[in-house]
Amino acid sequence: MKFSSSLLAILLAPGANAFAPIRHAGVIQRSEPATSTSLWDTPSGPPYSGPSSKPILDSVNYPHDMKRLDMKELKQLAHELRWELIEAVSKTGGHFSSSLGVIELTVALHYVFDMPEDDIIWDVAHQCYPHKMLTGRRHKFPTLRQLGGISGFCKRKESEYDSFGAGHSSTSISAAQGMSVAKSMLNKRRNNCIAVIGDGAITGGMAYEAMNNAGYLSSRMIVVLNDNGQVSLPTGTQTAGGVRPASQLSAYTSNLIVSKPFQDFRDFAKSLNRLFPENVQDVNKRIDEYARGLVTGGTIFEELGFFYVGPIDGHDLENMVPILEKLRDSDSSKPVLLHIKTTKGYGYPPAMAASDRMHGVGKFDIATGIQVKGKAASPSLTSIFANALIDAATDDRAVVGITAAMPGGTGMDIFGRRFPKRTFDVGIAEQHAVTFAAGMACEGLKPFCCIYSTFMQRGYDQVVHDVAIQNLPVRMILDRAGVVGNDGPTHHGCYDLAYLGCIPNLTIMSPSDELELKNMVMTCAAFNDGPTVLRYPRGVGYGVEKLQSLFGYEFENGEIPAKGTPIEIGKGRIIRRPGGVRALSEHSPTNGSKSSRMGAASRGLLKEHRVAILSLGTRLSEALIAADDAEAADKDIAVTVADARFMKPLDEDLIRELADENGIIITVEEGSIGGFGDHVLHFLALDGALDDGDLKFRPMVLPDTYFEAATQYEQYEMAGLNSHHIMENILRLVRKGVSSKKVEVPELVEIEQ
Ligand SMILES: Cc1ncc(C[n+]2csc(CCOP(=O)(O)OP(=O)(O)O)c2C)c(N)n1
Ligand SMILES: *[C@@H]1O[C@H](CO)[C@@H](O)[C@H](O)[C@H]1NC(C)=O
Ligand SMILES: *[C@@H]1O[C@H](CO)[C@@H](O)[C@H](O)[C@H]1NC(C)=O
Repeated sequence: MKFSSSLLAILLAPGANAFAPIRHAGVIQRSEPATSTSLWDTPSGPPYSGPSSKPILDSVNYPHDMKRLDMKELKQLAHELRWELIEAVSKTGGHFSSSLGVIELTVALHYVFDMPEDDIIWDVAHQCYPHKMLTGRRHKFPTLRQLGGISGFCKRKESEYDSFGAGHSSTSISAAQGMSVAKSMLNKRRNNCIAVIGDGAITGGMAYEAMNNAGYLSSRMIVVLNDNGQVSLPTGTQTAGGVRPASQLSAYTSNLIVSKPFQDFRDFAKSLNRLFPENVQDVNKRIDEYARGLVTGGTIFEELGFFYVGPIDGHDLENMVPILEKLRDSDSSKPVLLHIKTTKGYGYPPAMAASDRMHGVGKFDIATGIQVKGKAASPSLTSIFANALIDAATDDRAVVGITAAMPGGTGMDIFGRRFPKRTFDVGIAEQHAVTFAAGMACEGLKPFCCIYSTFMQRGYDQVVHDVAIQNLPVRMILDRAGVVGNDGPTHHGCYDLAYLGCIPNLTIMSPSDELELKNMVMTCAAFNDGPTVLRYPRGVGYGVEKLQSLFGYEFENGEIPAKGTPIEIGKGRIIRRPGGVRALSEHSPTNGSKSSRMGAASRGLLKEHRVAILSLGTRLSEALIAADDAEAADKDIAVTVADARFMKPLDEDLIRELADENGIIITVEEGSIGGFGDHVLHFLALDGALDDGDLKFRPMVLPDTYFEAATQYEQYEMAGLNSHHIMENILRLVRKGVSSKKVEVPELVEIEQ
């Protein structure tokens, strides 16, 4: 009841219209400059530079070292911490401006509460750097997000100060609530559980589920809503909702301007009455109503059963510290929502000025904020996808694009610039995005629902129940499939092939190169008889030279075709025949006939020395190199390389043919156990190909473990999925006279924390 009435409140908020441009209250006002702004708040420059020494920060290794500080020293600590963060991230890269925005909050929370006994749960935890610096990990920042280093997110095994691991959003309120209920069931002396959640992360459904339940259970906990007016990762993307990220709640809270409500702490003390039993409340009713007048912004949260405080200036330590102390010392069991307003990138002008607020950065120059750019790489697969989708949308007015708060990451920013009215940013709401797409498909639109592989995990039942069972032609575009590098285990897109492969009638494809990506976008656009999945990794295109020399493409005019063409659903392709022949440059279709498929070079070779590599996705290039190297290493070996293109439906004819002609089949993919290799093996088994025991089969998949932060290359090294691993596998499997019982899984580097 409470839940739906609050949702109604959101929906019925004046002017509520999901796609109306969001009104925006403009800059956040600070309370009296004298109390809130310090002389360090707005450095002038460029060049920007920090303090030459950090005496207070040097004296604080753990939160208990802060307890003796006075307000002036706390402010100094915040200043030193901010510059420590700027200096650290300038050398490693990482998430940046979200941490800058919570410097004062972090200082205030650690000053008022006592971790690790008290729990502070950072939602997403991309803003946890200052927290890590104040909890014994300042000296580890040179290793941030690198192999063997500290994580860019909170992680329980890294520190007892990391109450809860994260990386994906909107989980903090549920986790805090679970901890709070457990503490009270276990009769713990203290029960302080604080969830810190951004106005972006609070758009995720879980946050509402938890708030609804918290009010009902009367869990004692504090939710700090860190409201910086940025719901999506900011890219200034045009969408059907305008350039502001679409969230009615954000529009609503941004109308709540920080004034001076809590400068007089008597006001706050009066409003605290609502935390006490009702008879006390009655006495103070009129005062209470007055207090309520100051906090009208809390209506939505109050309907969910929260005691609402705010909004207050989240950069104002003098205001925040006493409020947090009062909340800590209240013995109420009512959940509290403390609404703070902050500025993303606060205190570092280049971040505040940047269109993306310097959300995630590479190394940069502190004096100017200019990021060190690597040498001009080929276009990213993301941008190639976006441009292919623009081509599809130009041909077909039914094509629309959907993102869940990741316009830049998914290429929807590029698409949105061309087709703003056909681009929808729904907030951090993957479940909603999928079902929203399903609804659009019911009406005949062709929705491309563009969500990272890892975040699609959130929308799983929606994929099964709303899309697949109803056979609706939703195109699910999973960028960042495979390992992703420095974000680490929470962000790898390893599981999609396993979790989607088991869903009946889903078409699942994965391109091996940038031209295939374009072709598959067109394939998705053209196929309207059911749902499709297109998954591809974080990466860049190979460029025309490599496509010609390694893959064997023969392009007219020596250029990659600008526009993709649909390919046949469920049809793979042979890329390389024994002897190094590249099949793509054999023009005659008669060359596809069974007898000549093997190529002349393998004639006369023993079947047990004939190897087929069947690849799905961009490991194909590694497979091609491995095939060339294996044949060079042993002239008795003949390797055929095929690109499956589809995991569902499998190209059964191709697999049968490979099994007939070869004694060994190796599958390669960028995915976990349970994916492509298992589907091929399952098919071979049921088809009888394994019955007479003369076919060896080796699936090469990501090992059954979590890959910590490292570069993508290092992760594929550890996973054993680079070309030399494939070649070693081939040699081991054909080695004459040597039994080849087990594929050696390379030793994983133990991460020291
Ligand atoms: C389930 C999920 N979807 C998408 C993301 C990607 N993501 C990381 S941070 C972020 C924006 C978070 O905004 P907010 O909570 O307001 O924090 P801010 O960075 O503004 O401080 C998004 C969309 C995610 N981490 N988890
Ligand atoms: C499966 O997909 C095909 C199109 O590929 C469609 O014709 C068929 O109806 C679907 N089956 C079910 C049970 O939805
Ligand atoms: C068929 O492939 C062979 C290489 O295997 C090539 O030499 C030949 O030219 C191709 N035939 C035609 C008609 O293109």
